[in-house]
Amino acid sequence: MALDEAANTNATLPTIVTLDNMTPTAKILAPDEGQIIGGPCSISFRHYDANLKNATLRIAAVVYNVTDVTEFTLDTTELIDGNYTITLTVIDNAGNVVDETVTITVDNTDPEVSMINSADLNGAELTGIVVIELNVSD
Ligand SMILES: [Ca+2]
Ligand SMILES: [Ca+2]
Repeated sequence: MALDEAANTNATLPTIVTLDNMTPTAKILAPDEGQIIGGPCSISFRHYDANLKNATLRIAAVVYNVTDVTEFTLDTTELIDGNYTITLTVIDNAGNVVDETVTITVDNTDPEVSMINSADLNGAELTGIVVIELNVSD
């Protein structure tokens, strides 16, 4: 070991390592599990880690960076009606990962209403109690 006049060694200083065995926290506050949504959908969430690397939302195979925000508006009119899983993934600098998911149903199609017995009623003079049968599909 080489010593100079000040008795300093030229040994390498120890590298400072941050130990982080704590998994990040992630919570989707809205929408609710199973909620049926049309139009703009406000997704609200919280995430935390002391050594946060990043946070993402994944919806229909599209990944959005939400590291610095707690709310994200999804335009569901760009999606085909159906079920979608919203996944909030939070990663810290030590590689600890947590996933939080909520499944929603996107529905931007108006229900269809048709009158089943309209032929019977067509042009009829209606008096008293008339039963009108409707077929509603959605
Ligand atoms: Ca951590
Ligand atoms: Ca509908």
